[in-house]
Amino acid sequence: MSFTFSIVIASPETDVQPLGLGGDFDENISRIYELGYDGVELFVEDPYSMPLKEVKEKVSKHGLRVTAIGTGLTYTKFGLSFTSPSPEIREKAVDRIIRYIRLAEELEADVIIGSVKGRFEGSYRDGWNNLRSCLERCSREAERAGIHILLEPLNRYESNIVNRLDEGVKLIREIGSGALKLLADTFHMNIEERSIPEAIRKARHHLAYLHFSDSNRQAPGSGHINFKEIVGVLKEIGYDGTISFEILPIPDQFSAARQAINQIKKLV
Ligand code: LER
Ligand code: MN
Repeated sequence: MSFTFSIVIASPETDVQPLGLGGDFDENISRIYELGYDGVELFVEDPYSMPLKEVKEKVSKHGLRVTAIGTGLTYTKFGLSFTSPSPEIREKAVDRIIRYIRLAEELEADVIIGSVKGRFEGSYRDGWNNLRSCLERCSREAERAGIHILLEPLNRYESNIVNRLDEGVKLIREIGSGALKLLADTFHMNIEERSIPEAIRKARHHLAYLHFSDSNRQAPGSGHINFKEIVGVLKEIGYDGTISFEILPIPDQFSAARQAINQIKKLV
């Protein structure tokens, strides 16, 4: 059983502290490598100006790879979403995500669709249909690019559509694209699922990526999520993809990154 260990890190042009590492990109990359990680999940603020060549060089210099690209600021900073009642805003959201897909193609990484789902305002049916048609267009682009779109259910306080893994699977099945996969995040599952192991078992055929953080969004071992049980289920279903840590920088970002990988490696 081998997992790829990754952690969220801000790309060089990003001026926002992510749930992971922010600040000096060079320093962060070398520290992540020293801590035994295999890759990084890039938190990208601006897919139009992200310095692709520099990122590629610095990541590969340490034998790391980019596991995925996080697109959340598209909604949380720029207000663009796939469930907006405005067709213009949905169009802008899709255009921006297509730009992220082009970057991902260059980096051989996947693209996360989490916050970009947004919060629908009218009927659930309209929200669902708008989300589905935006995702369909992104999935077609992902098929062309040879990468995956990772659909991430988020808890009810962050989004009002696709909060559980089974809703994510339903949408993935409706769209029916081989490029569309599921991302399961332990923090959101802890709020929304009746049973985390059962939800993972049921979604196993679509599961391609994991976000790990504890119940308080800190590194595993800081809260009350049972990671031993979760790693046990991952082994049982033969999961051999990425475990990416999306954690608060507490007490500081490097201590959190060290604790995260050490806690989980003990269980593997
Ligand atoms: C995105 O991966 C996520 O989990 C969100 O909760 C971040 O806002
Ligand atoms: Mn997440």
